[in-house]
Amino acid sequence: MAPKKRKIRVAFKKNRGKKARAGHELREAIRQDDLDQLAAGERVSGKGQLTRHRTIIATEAEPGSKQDFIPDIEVDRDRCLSGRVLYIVGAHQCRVQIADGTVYVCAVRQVLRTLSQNSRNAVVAGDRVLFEPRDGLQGMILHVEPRSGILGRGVGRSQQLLVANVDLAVIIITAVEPHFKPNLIDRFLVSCEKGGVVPIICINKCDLADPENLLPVAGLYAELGYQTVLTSAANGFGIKQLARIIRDKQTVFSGQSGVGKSTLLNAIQPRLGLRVSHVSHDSGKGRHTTRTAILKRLDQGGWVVDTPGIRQLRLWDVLPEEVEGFFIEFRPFVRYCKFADCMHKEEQHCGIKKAVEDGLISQQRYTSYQKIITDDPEDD
Ligand SMILES: Nc1nc2c(ncn2[C@@H]2O[C@H](COP(=O)(O)OP(=O)(O)OP(=O)(O)O)[C@@H](O)[C@H]2O)c(=O)[nH]1
Ligand SMILES: [Mg+2]
Ligand SMILES: [Zn+2]
Repeated sequence: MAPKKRKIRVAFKKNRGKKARAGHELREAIRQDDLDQLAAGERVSGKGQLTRHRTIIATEAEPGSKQDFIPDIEVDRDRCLSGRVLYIVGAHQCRVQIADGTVYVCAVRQVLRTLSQNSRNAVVAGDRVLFEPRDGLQGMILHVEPRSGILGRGVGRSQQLLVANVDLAVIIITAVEPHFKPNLIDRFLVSCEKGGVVPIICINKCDLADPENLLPVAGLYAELGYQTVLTSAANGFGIKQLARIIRDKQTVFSGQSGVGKSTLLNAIQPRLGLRVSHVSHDSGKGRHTTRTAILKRLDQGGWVVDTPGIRQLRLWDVLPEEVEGFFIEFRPFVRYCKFADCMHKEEQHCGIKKAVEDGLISQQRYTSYQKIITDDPEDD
């Protein structure tokens, strides 16, 4: 079936039409560019530049797609360069790298921001984009290629994309309290599954813990079929294995602040130059050393995105009744539930609860499941 075309009404941003401040020529250029495009093809309702809304034709994204709408705006590909977004600067600018390594400072076309549910998601680290080069290594992004492999979460009433176009997500927790939060891993696992990303679980700071204490958790996830690595960025333990896993892949490193994401990446590739905290902030609420998601090319092949630490991961677009499907070990027991719509909470004759009682499903995973279906993000 051909994708549906739809007319959508989009509101101009309030500041639209205001005079740009001096020194913001690029931003002013974007506005001008948008207005040119409007004149060229997009249908403007009412009073041209003065209207607060306009109607544009967009293709409705396929169900389950990572984007809301793909605007039907002709982009002259011959005039554009294609590149990969390294990171976002401020609200409307980003650094884009092209194949030969040159980095451009790009602005993002207003219409792309208007069209995404959350304007911060218009362009994210990892995106493949087409941009029109301007003088002095500047450019304007006109098109974002369809995304695959995303990691996102719910913030307020919308989704915040953390990164796009990744194959793997290395979920990092530490071997030491209080970072050791299995529930966060379970949320990541669901989010990865939803976003089409393969999760890898990494337990870092193994130099600070007795490895024996880690075996139950590492064993649990390994038994469920998730690849699990134990590392220490301090003494090099497990670093080669981690490097091998991410070779030639597009990977995101994610986890709470202070777990050692940037330190691990610097250990995998010295001179990567990622800023790390000098003090070990083990409270779990430590300051965020990495402020924005940054994409880096690895000498050994592949790319990695270092991300700012997150304290909680609220799942986005996951219905409570879908959650059991993401807990792979639940699957064989669901058929023993008496009620087809059993949520495995207070219901009688529940196959899942019986399996937990019998030790066939871990109590910790069941507790996680309960927290996820009640949308309790456990901010601590
Ligand atoms: N003992 C020990 N300390 C580590 C290890 N890995 C990282 N650290 C220390 O943990 C602290 C935090 O490391 P970062 O790499 O900045 O942590 P991060 O996860 O990037 O944190 P954010 O950027 O804030 O999200 C630093 O003081 C590191 O030296 C490790 O394996 N063992
Ligand atoms: Mg960091
Ligand atoms: Zn049940």
